[in-house]
Amino acid sequence: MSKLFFNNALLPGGWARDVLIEYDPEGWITGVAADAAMPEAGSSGHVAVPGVANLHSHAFQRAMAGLGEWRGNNDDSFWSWREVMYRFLGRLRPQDTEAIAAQLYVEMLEAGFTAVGEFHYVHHQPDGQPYDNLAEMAHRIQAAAAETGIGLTMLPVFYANGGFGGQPVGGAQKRFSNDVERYLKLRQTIVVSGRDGLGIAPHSLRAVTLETLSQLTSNTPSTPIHIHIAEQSKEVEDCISWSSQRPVEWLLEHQPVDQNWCLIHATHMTDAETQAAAAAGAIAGLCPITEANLGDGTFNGVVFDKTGGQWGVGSDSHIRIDLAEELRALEYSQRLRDLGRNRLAANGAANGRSLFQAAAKGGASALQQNMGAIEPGRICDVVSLDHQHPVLIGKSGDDWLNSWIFAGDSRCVRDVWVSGSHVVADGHHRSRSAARTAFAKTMEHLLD
Ligand code: NGQ
Ligand code: ZN
Repeated sequence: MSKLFFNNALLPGGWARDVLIEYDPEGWITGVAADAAMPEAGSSGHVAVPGVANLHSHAFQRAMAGLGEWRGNNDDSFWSWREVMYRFLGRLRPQDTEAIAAQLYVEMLEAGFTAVGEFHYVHHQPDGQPYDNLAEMAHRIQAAAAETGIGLTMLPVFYANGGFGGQPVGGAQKRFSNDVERYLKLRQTIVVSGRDGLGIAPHSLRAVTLETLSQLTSNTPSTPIHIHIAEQSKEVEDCISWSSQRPVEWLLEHQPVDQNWCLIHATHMTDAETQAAAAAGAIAGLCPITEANLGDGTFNGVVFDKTGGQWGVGSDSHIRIDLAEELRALEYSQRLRDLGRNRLAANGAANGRSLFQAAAKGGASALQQNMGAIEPGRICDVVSLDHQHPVLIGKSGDDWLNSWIFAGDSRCVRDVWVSGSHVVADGHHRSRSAARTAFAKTMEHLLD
């Protein structure tokens, strides 16, 4: 049995002092005691909070962060950004996927994310031919997760159409495309163990038909089902032209949406759709920094929250990797729309703590990983904050979370344990420099 001791820790019942956490060799918490005696090894940290899941990632996009910030000749939009992204991935090889993912996962861990939902869709060679190993690219993602120690829920993507109503895929999308049979074969080739998970990810309503979507969701019950939905206004308009319904409205009517479902973005929802999605138990997978960067729009967060909707955060395009900033961007989107403050907290509650706990709980549910709280029976994913960082110094309790999230960033994260394993010490991941060396080689190739 291994032990960690913290002078303060956020437990499900609130802040506690002198907390001793015991965990087994597989990294599962077996006991948590407050007001405990410090073990001989001493304290592992001053302020401990649970690790948070990053529920939505396209790892390869980390390598193009910052490269889409040139204005073109026409109005720039999500769709012109997507063209840049498609061109960028033309040179992406399996070893690049692994190197980028490893660099990205190091950054996520250093930010306090202890697991990732990898929404993985670049399956094939640039001409659309599968690799000899159908799951070559997925295996590279798994290798990167193993190297860095991050928890992984693989979400292999089904992407068979290039637009609503079964349009064919074109160009770069050939790398993503499978029929249902080959998709299920690819998925079977992804073997997961321990805490890790495996879900399914119909890419979007643009990329499937009702028939293929139903085949997938009926073939794989009780696994996470992640789908991009209602991210862009044009997508909503195209969906209405095709079906006379809005995307979320259509999905709720045509699929058995429940707590297994994670609706990525779900930006453009009417109040009725928002309430119906929350009532169905669907988790909203928000990517606030990406949604701002791509000009997606503002999530109907206050209505969703008031209806009891669960949500978590992901970093999607990876334009920035910072947990505090994701939560802050979400809250600020609501403030800017409502011209008010502290939108996603109950009366009298600390806004930073409310955001943090919602994301910890919703992220764990979306990945179906038993994390997100420090209590027996859960995975021992713990983040300890640097209480001597200038924005945290002199503070206590919920003001640590409020200050980290609204005034701080990843530099407030000091140590991170994943499944009890100490992967970040004093702000540095143990394979930070190895990951960076491999990443530099990949960038040389990609930007050559
Ligand atoms: C993606 N990104 O899967 O990477 C998409 C672009 C598409 C976002 N939706 C590709 N943010 O939508 O077809
Ligand atoms: Zn995405």
